Amino acid sequence: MGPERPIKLYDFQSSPNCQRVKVALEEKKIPYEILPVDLRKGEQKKPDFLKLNPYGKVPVIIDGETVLYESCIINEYLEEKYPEPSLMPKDPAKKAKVRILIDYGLNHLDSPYQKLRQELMKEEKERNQQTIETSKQDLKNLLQRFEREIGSQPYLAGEFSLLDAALIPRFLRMEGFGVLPDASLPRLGEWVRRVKERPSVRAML
Ligand SMILES: N[C@@H](CCC(=O)N[C@@H](CS)C(=O)NCC(=O)O)C(=O)O
Repeated sequence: MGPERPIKLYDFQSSPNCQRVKVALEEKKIPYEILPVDLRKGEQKKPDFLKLNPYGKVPVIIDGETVLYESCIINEYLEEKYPEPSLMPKDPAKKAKVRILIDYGLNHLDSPYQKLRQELMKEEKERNQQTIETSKQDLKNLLQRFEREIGSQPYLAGEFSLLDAALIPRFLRMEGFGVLPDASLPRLGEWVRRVKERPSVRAML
């Protein structure tokens, strides 16, 4: 059963952390309404917003009396509270593996990802090409793990899961940064293409 009232999602349109939550809401067909927070104006640091999320970041959801932040934790909550359709394997070991790969894909890739992002945010003439190339190669090396994990499955954990939802926003950024697609990562390239076709992902773009 869905929520009594639509879930409120405090959102910034191009935020990958918000997109991750939108994919889960869309997959589960949970009614939600978007409350835009303009990060460029610093609305996330205003006292009223800090009462919802002391970290001063989006996304935040309000589901009835429940206020939550941290995108991956929000998605785990949605999975438990609104279990159908399921976005997690039932088997505890497989579930743990999904969580390990979410952590890997977000946290272990974070250093080269942020280095590359920072560099590409600079004016073209100020960019350090060496940093760009090294970060791209570091990311490609780290992504080999997913290339192995996906094998011949359609999605990273077999069925579409919170793992795909967690990773796709950042992987789409990496596509924009020129990391993907790559000849050394053919299955991952196919996965990105497949995931982009899902209505839940189209809805968050
Ligand atoms: N670990 C948090 C990260 C949230 C986050 O960094 N949100 C960014 C937008 S993508 C934000 O609100 N940044 C504004 C700021 O830090 O002031 C999550 O997964 O929800």
